[in-house]
Amino acid sequence: MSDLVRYEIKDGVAVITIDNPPVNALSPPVWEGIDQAVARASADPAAEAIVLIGAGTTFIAGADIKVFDTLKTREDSMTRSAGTHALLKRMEDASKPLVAAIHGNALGGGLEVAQACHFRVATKDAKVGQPEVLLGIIPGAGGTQRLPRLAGAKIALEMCTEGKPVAAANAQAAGIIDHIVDGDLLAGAIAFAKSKAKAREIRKAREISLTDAQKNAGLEAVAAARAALKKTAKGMNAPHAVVNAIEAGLQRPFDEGSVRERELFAECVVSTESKALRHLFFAEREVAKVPDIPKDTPAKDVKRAAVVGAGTMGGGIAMTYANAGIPVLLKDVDQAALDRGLATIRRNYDVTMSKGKMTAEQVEKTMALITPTTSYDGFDQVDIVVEAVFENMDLKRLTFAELGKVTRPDAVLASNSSTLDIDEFARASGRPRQVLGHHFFSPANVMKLLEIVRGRETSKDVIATSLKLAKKLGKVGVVVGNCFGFVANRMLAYYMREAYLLLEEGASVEQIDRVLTEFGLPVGPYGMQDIAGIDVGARIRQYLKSIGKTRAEGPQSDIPDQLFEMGRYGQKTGAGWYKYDAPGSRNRTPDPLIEQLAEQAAAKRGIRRRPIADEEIIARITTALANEGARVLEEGYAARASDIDIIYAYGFGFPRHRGGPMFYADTLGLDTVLTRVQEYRARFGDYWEPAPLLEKLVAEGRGFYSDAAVNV
Ligand code: T1G
Repeated sequence: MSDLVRYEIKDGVAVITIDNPPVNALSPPVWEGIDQAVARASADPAAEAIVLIGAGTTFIAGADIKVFDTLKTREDSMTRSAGTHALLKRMEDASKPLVAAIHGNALGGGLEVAQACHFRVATKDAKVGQPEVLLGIIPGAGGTQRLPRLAGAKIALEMCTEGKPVAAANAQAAGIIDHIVDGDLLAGAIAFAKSKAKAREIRKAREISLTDAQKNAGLEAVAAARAALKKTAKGMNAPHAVVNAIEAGLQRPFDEGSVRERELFAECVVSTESKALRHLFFAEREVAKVPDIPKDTPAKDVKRAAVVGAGTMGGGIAMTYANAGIPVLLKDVDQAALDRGLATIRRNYDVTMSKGKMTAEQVEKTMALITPTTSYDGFDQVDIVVEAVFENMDLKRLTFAELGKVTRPDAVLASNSSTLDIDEFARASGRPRQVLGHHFFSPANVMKLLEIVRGRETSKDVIATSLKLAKKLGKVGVVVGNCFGFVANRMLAYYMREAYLLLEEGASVEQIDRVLTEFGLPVGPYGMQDIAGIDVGARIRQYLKSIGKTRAEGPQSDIPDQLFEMGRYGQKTGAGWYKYDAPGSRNRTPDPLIEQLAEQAAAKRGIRRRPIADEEIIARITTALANEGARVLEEGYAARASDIDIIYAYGFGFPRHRGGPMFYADTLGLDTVLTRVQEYRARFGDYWEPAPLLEKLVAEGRGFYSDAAVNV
């Protein structure tokens, strides 16, 4: 028996323990070990029953995702899955009661292994699920055939198309779990297995036959699932594939339905969608590994916090801390500002409550963690302060100078600035080692991305503390360098430059927004600006002009500043790039004024406006992102290309099934990207400068993700 799968007899029951840290993933040796152990137990006279259990903190969290990269063709997948399905049938045909004992997570293949057991017991805090669609695949080990037989098609469809984990009690109610064990799981599972041996009871999920009524209800659920996916699975294939597999299981015998599952799985696992989603799965875990910050760097626990500035961002940040159970002081200059801030926070929680996501009691308890103040009283007790005052350098310097005086020497001093120089704040604070950026994305209490911006002197333990804190806040913390705009907004400047120029050259605001939402972004650039506020960008441009800079090379459109000067800030003023029913309304209509401004801008630049194809809009914008991303990498402001992909997936909703701007560039081929940069340089001007790293990778026939094309 391999170390990965242990076998022992306990109280007359064969106990098979899977021990493949950290999550007992099903690698080929683990599959083989389980197969051998079950066969051994079936033949072992000392065993009257069999229990399958995970070592460590969990049952089996699924197939080893890394293994899918070895499946180069559908045929590879069909061959491997034939073996897996046969193995699971051998398990299911064990001659003695076979019981899965679940704690922690039984996900994907883990739940499928459990479904091939005759019974399933679990601890009350265990979770089960089929999250495969989140990886662009579908359950490939019989889950789409057994789960509907155990839980009914409706629940199976919900679990498989949403990929969410289900708590043990709900799984028991659905018929997936047979018994919840109080106390020691193994002892409970052994006792349960012995009771089934005594009753000579074995139940094979694959032999459960659904009645015609159940099948018809299931087919109705299939139709409802397909209708729902029209909205929720835009541009994705896997959720539709899993519905097709479950439908096949309702219409055909188990073996034929299994073949259909394997065929659909094979299509998915070699798809770009799945490769992109698997890439992001690991990328999200890589971000916490900062090359020069050892894993054992001391990281403090943040128990008390303070936020300076009760505006939109400061209020959202205070909510983020309160939601994590961390008491937080919220300071502003006067009571009126505080009252406005708290009213916004109250409104946000009321919305959350109206959606049933929080009870009134939970809202009160959470809000009680936020203490409004107009002074620095109590700042000497906090572990971190997040500065979220107006995006004005002088005001921020002053704030950091004050914070350097009123906080403990070991307190972290973080700025929520979206673009300004962290080192300036560090200098002003007198404590540069304690200072860094914590750049939240609006709305701060919702968006998961947190750019952790390290200053020249930021200490390693402050970085480590920030990474630990990000997890506690439920954020994805990405460490970035302190260039103008950090990484997210630095690259966004190039995205917006192209959006503005495309408008002046002949595209419309509506066309550009439509094309990018069809590409998969939640909102186009103009809709995004009307939400964030055109005034925010205008003030940053003003500051840049004062220091002789622009956000991106190349022609600067006048239209954003023209709108700002007209007081058209977007939704909040009732007009911006679109017209709105009223200030604060989201109901928008195109505004002919924008076309007039674009005509004037084109005339001023001496260009003839032309119809612009959708494809050009996507190509120009994604090429600008990839080229600037390459610069960010080679200049060392991001540790690796996958950090940039995570930033765009979590900061701007870049469609996950495209993997992020850098992964997407790889799927096009960097030679294509470089050719486009060169073509645009010839057509539009020298500001289209190919990034040296892009040229280097193309010359070497590589992509951002082939070999070590990363900045370490
Ligand atoms: N394969 C390979 N590595 C995995 C893994 C997996 N399935 N799950 C986790 N890891 C690694 C992860 O990369 C990290 O590595 C470490 O384990 C800790 O993970 C056949 C086809 C279980 C809820 O989708 O959701 O089965 O960074 O940081 O926060 O039909 O891991 O330490 O080097 O996430 O405690 C289906 C994926 C697969 C579950 C635990 N299963 N995993 O969360 O730890 S497809 C999944 C998770 C499949 C079958 C189909 C979470 C977790 P490192 P972590 P965590």
